[in-house]
Amino acid sequence: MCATCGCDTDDAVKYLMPGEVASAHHHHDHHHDHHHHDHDHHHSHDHTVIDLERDILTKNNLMAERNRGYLEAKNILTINLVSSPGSGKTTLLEKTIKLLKDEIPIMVIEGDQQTTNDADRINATGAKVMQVNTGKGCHLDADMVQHAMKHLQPKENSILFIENVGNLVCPSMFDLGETKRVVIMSTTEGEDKPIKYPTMFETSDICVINKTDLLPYLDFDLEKAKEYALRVNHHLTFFEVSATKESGLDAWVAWLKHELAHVTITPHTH
Ligand SMILES: Nc1nc2c(ncn2[C@@H]2O[C@H](COP(=O)(O)OP(=O)(O)OP(=O)(O)O)[C@@H](O)[C@H]2O)c(=O)[nH]1
Ligand SMILES: [Mg+2]
Repeated sequence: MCATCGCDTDDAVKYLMPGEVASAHHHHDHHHDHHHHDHDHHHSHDHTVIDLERDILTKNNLMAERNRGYLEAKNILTINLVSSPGSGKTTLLEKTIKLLKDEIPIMVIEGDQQTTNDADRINATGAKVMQVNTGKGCHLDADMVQHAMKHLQPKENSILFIENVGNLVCPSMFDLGETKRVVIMSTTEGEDKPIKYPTMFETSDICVINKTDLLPYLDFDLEKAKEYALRVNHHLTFFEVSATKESGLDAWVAWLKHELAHVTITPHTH
């Protein structure tokens, strides 16, 4: 996983407000334990890659446990949105916020390697948002989420959406303390993603199939996609939507409201 995939660098994580340009003062304002471990790895070679992975994930799980306690105590429904780049995470968020914002306080943590593009889009909806730029990192971790939450100060009985970095691999390993993990799969990606990237589907609670408006133009086999997803995780619940055409969103929004009524959080570890 990440120790071997290129995100084991000392590149600093940056926390930005919408439209804010990354500048030097954000550099090294927040160190992550795994960076220190990586440092050890490069210089001492004390750890094998496996030990390093175990250390990173153990530390992350402890931090996720702290997030869970805080979020559960305040009844904050926390949704970790994961998918390949471009599946429609931000579009689904924009439309969901539009439908719910008059009823429920909503805040968003946006994860991308670079830019505040997604935070700017969320900001335009009126929801409070913080962008986390992970630099070379390919996932959000529980520590980043805690840091962003301290800034956002989510209210009791609210929804906190976390848009993870677009990547079907690494974010699956990192429990953020979220209530539910929602994997988005879009019709343009092909129906075999669940069996090619099983960990993401195994650790998710919900599978949103997006871009259904394109079905008439594609070979995508919806039933086969669901069958593949259920093969790796038979607990998955599906929502079929078109975020851009705003179809299928009623069931999704009803589910969010139902979940907000009583937030209980269990770990999302592999
Ligand atoms: N046809 C169609 N296009 C969609 C739909 N949802 C999103 N898109 C388009 O897909 C592209 C990517 O959407 P985003 O919402 O930015 O995707 P994302 O998952 O947030 O992307 P990253 O943050 O880069 O990982 C945009 O051009 C959207 O307009 C949909 O339901 N149907
Ligand atoms: Mg996005």
